[in-house]
Amino acid sequence: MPTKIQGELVCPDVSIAIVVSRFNDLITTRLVDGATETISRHGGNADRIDVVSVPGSFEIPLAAQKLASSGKYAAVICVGAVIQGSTTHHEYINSQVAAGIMSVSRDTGVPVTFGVITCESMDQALDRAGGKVGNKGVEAALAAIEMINLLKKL
Ligand code: INI
Repeated sequence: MPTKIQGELVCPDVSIAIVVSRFNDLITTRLVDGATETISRHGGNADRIDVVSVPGSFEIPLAAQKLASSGKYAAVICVGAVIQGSTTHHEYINSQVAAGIMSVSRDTGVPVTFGVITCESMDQALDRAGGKVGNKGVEAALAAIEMINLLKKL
């Protein structure tokens, strides 16, 4: 029988940081709410959540790096919303944010999760911020909890 190893979805009493972009804050505040509520509902300590805001999604990786390397946080949850405009500006932001978040996680060994919505319209963003397609902040918080627990086992 293979040995199955996975992280539980029970949040230990640890400090967790959420990095949020203020750009499209109608969306991103909902993502923060989803993430914090998820941590609490899964047993985490809401008093140990720090919410750090940055101007736009492009700035998320740098703040995440500082937080993840501080040794204070068991995980860093990144939330933002990049909505396609009439230029290719969003493509540059998206590629850098996704790659930046991944390299922070790999470099520090701290789970840094990706709750950044990348979509074509405000309606699509609302759908993914607590609307009919769920909430990316919830997803990113669940991934953080699971990874915190998984890393302890590996
Ligand atoms: N930042 C976002 O988080 N979402 C966007 O949709 C967006 N658009 O479309 O421009 C955006 N731009 C700002 C960017 O993240 C930086 O803050 C800015 O370029 C300064 O570095």
